[in-house]
Amino acid sequence: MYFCDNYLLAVVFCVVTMFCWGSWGNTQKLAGKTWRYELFYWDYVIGVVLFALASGLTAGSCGGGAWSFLANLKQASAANLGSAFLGGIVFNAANILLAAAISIAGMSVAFPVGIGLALVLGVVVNWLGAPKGDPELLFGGVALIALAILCNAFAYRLKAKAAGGAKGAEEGTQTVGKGIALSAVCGVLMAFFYRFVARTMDMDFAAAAPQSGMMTPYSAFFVFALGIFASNFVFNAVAMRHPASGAPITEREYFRGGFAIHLVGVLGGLVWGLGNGINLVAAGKAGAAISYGLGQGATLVSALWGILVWKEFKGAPRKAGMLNLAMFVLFLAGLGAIIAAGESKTKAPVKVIFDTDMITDFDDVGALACLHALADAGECEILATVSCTRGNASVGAIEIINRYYGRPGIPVGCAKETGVVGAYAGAKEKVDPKSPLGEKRGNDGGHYKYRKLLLDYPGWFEYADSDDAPDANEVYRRVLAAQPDGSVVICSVGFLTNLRRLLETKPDAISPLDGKALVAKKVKRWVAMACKYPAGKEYNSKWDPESSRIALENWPTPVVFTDFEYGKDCFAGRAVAESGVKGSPVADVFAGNIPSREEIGKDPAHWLRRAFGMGGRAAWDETAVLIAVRGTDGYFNVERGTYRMTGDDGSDEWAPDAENGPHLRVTEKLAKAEVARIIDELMLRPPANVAR
Ligand SMILES: [Ca+2]
Repeated sequence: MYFCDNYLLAVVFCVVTMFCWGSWGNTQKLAGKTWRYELFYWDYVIGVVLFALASGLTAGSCGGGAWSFLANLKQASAANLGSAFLGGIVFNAANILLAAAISIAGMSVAFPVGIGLALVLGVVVNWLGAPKGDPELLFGGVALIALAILCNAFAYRLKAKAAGGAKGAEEGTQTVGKGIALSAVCGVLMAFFYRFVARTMDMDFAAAAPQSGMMTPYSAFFVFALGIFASNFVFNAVAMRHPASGAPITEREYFRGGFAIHLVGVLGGLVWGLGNGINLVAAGKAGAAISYGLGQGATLVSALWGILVWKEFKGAPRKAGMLNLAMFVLFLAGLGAIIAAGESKTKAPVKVIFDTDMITDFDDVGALACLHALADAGECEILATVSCTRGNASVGAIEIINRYYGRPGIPVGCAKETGVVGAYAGAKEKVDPKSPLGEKRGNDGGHYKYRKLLLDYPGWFEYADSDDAPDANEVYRRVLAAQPDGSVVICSVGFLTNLRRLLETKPDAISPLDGKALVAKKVKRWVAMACKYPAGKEYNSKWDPESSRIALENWPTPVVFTDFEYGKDCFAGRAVAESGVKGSPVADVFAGNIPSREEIGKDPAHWLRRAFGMGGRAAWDETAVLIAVRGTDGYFNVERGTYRMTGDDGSDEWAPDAENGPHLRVTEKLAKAEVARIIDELMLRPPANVAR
């Protein structure tokens, strides 16, 4: 399946969509000189179906595999097929009314009134469903578009009055009423069709296969087109027997038309289909604002055709021209405001504090790499990176990765006094940073990778001994106090030591609030990689059990867990290990610690197979970053309940409570291999900034 992967090309595609959607009406005008719109509309619908089929069999099938047109259609679920088909029916009802309105009132009235109203309704309905975006800008924009529609309608009335002088004013007024009414009903229907189609499509084109039962844009478009075609036997038959203007006609008339006149109608359908097809494959890459704005701009393109080329307002009073000019200005301003409203809120990067152990395992490195890649993409802002262990090289390792991604200034901190100390979770002694590196073996071998990183990247860090770093409490409090209320996401991928310590802080010079109140005020959500489902011991929660208990019992905001069960067979990082990238601490750590395919293959029953799948290392920590920045929608299912520590030995249990549980735990929705592939892709992205 072809899809657009290039931003500039995607924007160009959206411009083409605008012209296609704004120009197909010309074919109706062209045919309309000798040919009724109802007859034109049959050919138009045939054109749409032909385009959908042809694009599916060509662009929609190239590359083969699960994304190709026919294979995808075969596995589509009945619910999705039905929904896309229904979308076609609703669209056709709207579009045939639009064609009727064009035949009476012209392109320069039918489009602004009909499609403009659809735009206004769409915004209002979406807002009621899920209020998103700046309401003042959004509804200011809606008001401007509504004014634009009124200007256009008044201009149309002035024109009809001027023309109706000879025919009689009453007939003129009636026609105006009919033209406006048809456009308005069209607008109402047009506002609803897209949701039926949108929910059937999997737009994550980079995945190996669409989600089971979901359709590609090509298949969805084809089924949608079939819905248009089938419903036309009802809608257009009614339109022909009860025409909006003129005498009733029969199907026989259609076959009296010449080849050329049919061709014009088919061309209209092809033009509309082209606009729709490339909009579907380009919208994701161009971004919602661009594709939406340019798509709606089609309305103005149509109006321009109507006024400038078809001279639909010829002979109208000067005032009508002024009103139409006002329509253009108001419409553009309204559209701009609606787009700005969406941009201003929905695209704000997620503010993240990252809390990691960096002591033995290295999914922490992958997680921090993902976080930086997401920050490069503008999806998040990294407020601080702190270590929940002390007396080791953890802070230096964090600093090296921050610097690799061009962000050496991110505040770092470290746990003090309590929790895990030294080279591994059960160690009692701190690591002397001046002692020789030694060999990679035994329990200490886990920390070898981080000590080696500090030797390999000298000058990239300030704290060879994490105990020299600032207190994580101070970092947390300073960062939280400076942020807007309810805005910070904490992502913890290590022990819960720092979270407990933060909750226990007292009011100080940084903030008059104690730790719990500060968290309640500033933190939106805590995403934790911790705990064992349904019960048992998990590394992050078991090694400082008292801190785990205090943090879990007292945390005042929503918490989302990605637990041992989720990450244990979600393997990522082999792609990074085998990438051969030089000078990357991330690639170095993965290459140095993921066993080769051969080693794993030789030893299928051993723990290597369970700890390291062929895809790499269990991606516990990376999934936490994904959830912190992108949320759970689309990737994960969630269950509600409570994770609590049982006893003092580090055991926990999950108590399900679908109604009132304060915690969420994620389970598989998108296949884990696909989640791992998204993680791999993020880890493989080269840094956007180099400030070393
Ligand atoms: Ca970790």
